Amino acid sequence: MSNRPFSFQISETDEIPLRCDNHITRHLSDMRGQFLDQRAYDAIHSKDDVLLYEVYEIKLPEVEGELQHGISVVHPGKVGCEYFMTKGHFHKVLNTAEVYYCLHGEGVMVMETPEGDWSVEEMHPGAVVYVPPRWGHRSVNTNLHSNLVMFFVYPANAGHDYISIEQQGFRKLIVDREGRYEIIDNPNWISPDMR
Ligand code: S6P
Ligand code: ZN
Repeated sequence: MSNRPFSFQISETDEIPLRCDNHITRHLSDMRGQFLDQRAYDAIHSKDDVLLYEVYEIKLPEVEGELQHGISVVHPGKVGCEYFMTKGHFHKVLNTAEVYYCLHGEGVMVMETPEGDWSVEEMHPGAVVYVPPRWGHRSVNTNLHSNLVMFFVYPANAGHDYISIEQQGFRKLIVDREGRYEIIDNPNWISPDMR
């Protein structure tokens, strides 16, 4: 069954949207094996299963024609020298694009194709990133003092493939070097010809 038209308000701060009926939370334990520095991961995790990021959505039918949309909030922090980030995924329907609009904070969108092509785009308030069809994507908060808040929209039948990223990782990692972010090679990345 389809929705009636609706509208809602989001502000360019890190406030929670007023209309939301699906709140997803991801903690450190959801990201086991994704951060490079396993010792740093274990040290933080042994004290607290820290909340890394949250997604606020309005429930919509996951069918062709609908556009899923909402707000993602990546909290500030690091595991070792790597910033807090999302798990990252390909869309299950690989040939599906997505648009992100940054409302608050600073960060980058790390993107990669199944063939290993990669791209990193900066996010700051007002920045739009177009994630083309076939590109896996992960948001990284590069500001250690504020949330990274973004509005996203994508076809609601896209689905999510998390397994590929869990197994092969992203080709590039985003690390803090003396207060600035740096893009480095992921030594654990499994290249397409080795999969
Ligand atoms: C969904 C869209 C976002 C992410 C969110 C969390 O296609 O890209 O809503 O779900 O940024 O990331 P992840 O990788 O845990 O789904
Ligand atoms: Zn997505």
